[in-house]
Amino acid sequence: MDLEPLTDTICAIATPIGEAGLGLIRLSGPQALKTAQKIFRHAGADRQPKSHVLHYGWIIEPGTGEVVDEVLICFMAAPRTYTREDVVEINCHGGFGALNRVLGLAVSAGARLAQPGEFTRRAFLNGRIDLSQAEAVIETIRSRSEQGLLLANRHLRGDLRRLVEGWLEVLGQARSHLEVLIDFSEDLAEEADDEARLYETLLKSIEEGVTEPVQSVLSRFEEGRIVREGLTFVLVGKPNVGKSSALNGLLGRNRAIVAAAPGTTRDVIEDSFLLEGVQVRVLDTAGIRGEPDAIESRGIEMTIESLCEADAAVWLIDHSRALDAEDRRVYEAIGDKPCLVILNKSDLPPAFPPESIPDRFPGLNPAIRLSVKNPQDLDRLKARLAQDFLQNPLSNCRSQIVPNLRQKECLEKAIASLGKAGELLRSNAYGELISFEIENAQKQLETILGRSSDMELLDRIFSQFCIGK
Ligand SMILES: Nc1nc2c(ncn2[C@@H]2O[C@H](COP(=O)(O)OP(=O)(O)O)[C@@H](O)[C@H]2O)c(=O)[nH]1
Ligand SMILES: [Mg+2]
Repeated sequence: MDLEPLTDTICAIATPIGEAGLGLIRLSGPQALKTAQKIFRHAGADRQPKSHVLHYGWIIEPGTGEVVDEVLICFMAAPRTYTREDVVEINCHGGFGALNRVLGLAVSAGARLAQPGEFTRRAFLNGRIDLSQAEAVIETIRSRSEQGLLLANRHLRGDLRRLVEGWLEVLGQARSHLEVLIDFSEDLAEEADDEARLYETLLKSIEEGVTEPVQSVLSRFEEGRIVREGLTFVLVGKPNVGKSSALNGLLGRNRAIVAAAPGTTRDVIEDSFLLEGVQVRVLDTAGIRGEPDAIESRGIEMTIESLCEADAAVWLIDHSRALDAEDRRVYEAIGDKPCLVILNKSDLPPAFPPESIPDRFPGLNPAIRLSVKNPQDLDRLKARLAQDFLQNPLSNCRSQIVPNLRQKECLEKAIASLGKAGELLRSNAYGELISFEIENAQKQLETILGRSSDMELLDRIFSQFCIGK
């Protein structure tokens, strides 16, 4: 998308298309009010509408005066608006007919159809939000869980922006100290001494003021990903141990076929539920066993693929049957994946002592014994999953800033440049070289806020938006 001059007025339907009680059309730009006035007839006196107040009336076809829809309209004068431009929002009836007609009238009255994300892009270009806040808008629209929303809200408030601005401040100061040294170094007799002292101070202020806090933000990326995007568990185990029963139990409905005959589940079945406000995806797989038929063995391959994709495995063992070589195959397939072991079918007599699990299969956390057919046990299972896999991400992300993938990459590059700057400072290198590395780090941090004029980056981010946002 080319950068349009911000002199035109854009319009779009801001709500999803479909049958609905209400729908919203939004206009933004210097002509927003004028455009709207051409197609709106106020129910009261037709005076200059007050800003940030709802007005009742009708959208009319200007040529014929025909009433198109009964609406509430809100005019918001710049700069206290989403885009910092004049904005008009028209609350029409929902449904494609009304919305499309009103939109068409707005276009004939002089507005241009907005491109995806263009309202938010204007908010960014007009300096109301930085790029990390624009990304938070997408995240808010997309968030499917309460926890993901909380995380997005923190970015929307500009918490990351404030942190990054603080780091930029430290780096800016470091560079201006270096500049002074570069400019005057030839005049100073005690140059070497001064330089050593300055380098020491700079090293300390960069490490404590930037490198360490950046590293701490980076360390939360993985946890943030879980809170944002959710967690994927894969149910694994031999055939007939109760994997499909566990899936149905966790979801609270019959999603997979449960059968007494082994080898029933041949595909990977997936579905999700909310656990502590986080979206949890569960994959149910074909059981892993020694001599499967052809279809089933493709299923087993898929099981192994799902293991790679998942964040953690839930390994079900039928506690009423003795452990055998097939259990060993499952153990090997799980490898290093974080894993919770369940000794299922606790309603039946146990075939082996639970303590033998860590001896036979070293490196696993203690198993829990339960029956996936028992609702109370399912609650225990959920509590255990939450404790093992969500407790840390949730408590850390509740109070901290968590970067997204793009921000993480910028932070990593900034850290790499600061690492080089640190080495140069320690080896008393030329000020210019150090300043160059610090500048690289500054550029990366500025990219997080969108201060670099990288159009491709802006296009990539704003193209993820829907129309009307
Ligand atoms: N007694 C008992 N039977 C169970 C339990 N969980 C599953 N089953 C039974 O074990 C058989 C296989 O279950 P299924 O969920 O299809 O296992 P999968 O092959 O691992 O998916 C079915 O007959 C289930 O009813 C349990 O906790 N106790
Ligand atoms: Mg099954």
